[in-house]
Amino acid sequence: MSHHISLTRYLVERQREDGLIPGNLRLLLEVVARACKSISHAVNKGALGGVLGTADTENVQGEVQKKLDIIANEVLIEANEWGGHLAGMASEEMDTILSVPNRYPAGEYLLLFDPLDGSSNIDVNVSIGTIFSVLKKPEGGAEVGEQDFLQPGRQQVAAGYCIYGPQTTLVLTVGKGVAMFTLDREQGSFVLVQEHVQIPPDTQEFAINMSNMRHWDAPVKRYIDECLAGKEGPRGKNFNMRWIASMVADVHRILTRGGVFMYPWDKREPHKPGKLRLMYEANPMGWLVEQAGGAATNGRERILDIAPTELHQRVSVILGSKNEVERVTGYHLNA
Ligand code: P6P
Repeated sequence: MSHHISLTRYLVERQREDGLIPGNLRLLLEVVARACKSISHAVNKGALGGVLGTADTENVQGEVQKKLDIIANEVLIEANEWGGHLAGMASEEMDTILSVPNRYPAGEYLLLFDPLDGSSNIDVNVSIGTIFSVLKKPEGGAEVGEQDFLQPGRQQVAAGYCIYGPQTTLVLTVGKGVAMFTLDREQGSFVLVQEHVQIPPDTQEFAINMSNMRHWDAPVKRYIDECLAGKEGPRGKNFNMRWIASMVADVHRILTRGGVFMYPWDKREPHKPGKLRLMYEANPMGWLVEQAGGAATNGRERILDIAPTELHQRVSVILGSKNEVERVTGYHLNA
């Protein structure tokens, strides 16, 4: 690997060598990266920037919005609306899709994002992040509509996240493995720090919100009970637990050292298939994990094969080290 090449050079080389990144997709990814740099700057200011705390509004999920949720959403919209690479955008923070304003040319891509995931951690200075997914607008049809966004995750042409932690790191796939770029604040650019990221197929570390244990379905309870039984139990090894309550941070740890992340369906709101959103959380994270040799299911089927019916639909998520995900999925299918 050429040491520490810039994101721009990496994308140009992928475009030239693999033909994987047409010009407008490269432009889109560079614009998203620049937007993430601006969001990182706002996040890093914290109280000094007057950006902590809540706005007096709720999003489509009925969640109270943090000031930074709204700032991040606006940064991504303003950065992407004029470039001519997008037909439209969808965000966790917006009820419906946003088509490119008529004063700008419309492009062939659809950008979906959770502008600031894990925002319950903002005020306590714990890592948060931006998650994004890129689809192609289906051929035909003049004006972009919500239906154009409702494509299974396997149709993504790019996906990634930017984690705002001790480092600001952009993690990206365009379908040829996963690469990581850390923001060099002196240069003001993202620099390649790792490519061909691989998740170990086995692990001794699980991530789940244990306070929900009494609400879990039997297969999840069985899996976690076996992990907790440790060396003396059926797994014959001890497990460690992590739960950061920022999907971006938990997934980054799993991409870096393996593990299994679970936010399964539970009995608290039985009509909801899960807490996390399919289109702009589970799909991009699921593709990244698969591109790094891991697996991502909803307990019964591959997340990327789920045919979406609603823009903000939720899904049960089990992702990470392949052998662990297959075990949990097997417990569901054989329950
Ligand atoms: P809980 C953050 O709000 C989020 O959407 C994910 O980033 C995170 O994994 C999960 O919810 C945390 O949920 O119920 O543990 O607070």
